[in-house]
Amino acid sequence: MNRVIATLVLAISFATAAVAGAGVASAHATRVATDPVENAELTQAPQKVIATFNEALQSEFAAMTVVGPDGNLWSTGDPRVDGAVVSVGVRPLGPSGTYTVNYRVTSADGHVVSGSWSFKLTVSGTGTPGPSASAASPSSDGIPVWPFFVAAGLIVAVAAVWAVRRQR
Ligand SMILES: [Cu+2]
Repeated sequence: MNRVIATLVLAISFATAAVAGAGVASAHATRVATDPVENAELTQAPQKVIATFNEALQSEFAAMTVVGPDGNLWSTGDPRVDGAVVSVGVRPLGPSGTYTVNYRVTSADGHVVSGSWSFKLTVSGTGTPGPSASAASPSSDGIPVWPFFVAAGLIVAVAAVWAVRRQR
């Protein structure tokens, strides 16, 4: 019987954790604008790329890169967060083709939001690329939150089992 109770407690803990996780996740910052706009066709490199969100971001842990058609980094310097806006400097661009902006920022609620958009350079520039992007690009996934909820669920479950055992 205790085993049944323990299993039930475990199941309820996980379900609660899952619901709590989903509820919090819906409050993430959402990207509302970009510069250059998505799929823009440019004849000249922008000086920086900018993403604007619907709420202020935390200034720490922001990552933003621009990866060129050659697989190299064309962004330069550290990303800058100013309220709801994150930006990073861009080198004079090189080969024509698609440049992809990847970003990872932290919402006001502490959760990580990541994404990307692309624009096209239609005329080759004379810029020199940074290092290969494969090592430096931020991951497209945010830091997963679920292990924390699983851990919390496990702690609750273990405590419940222990309490049930003690009552015998
Ligand atoms: Cu959130």
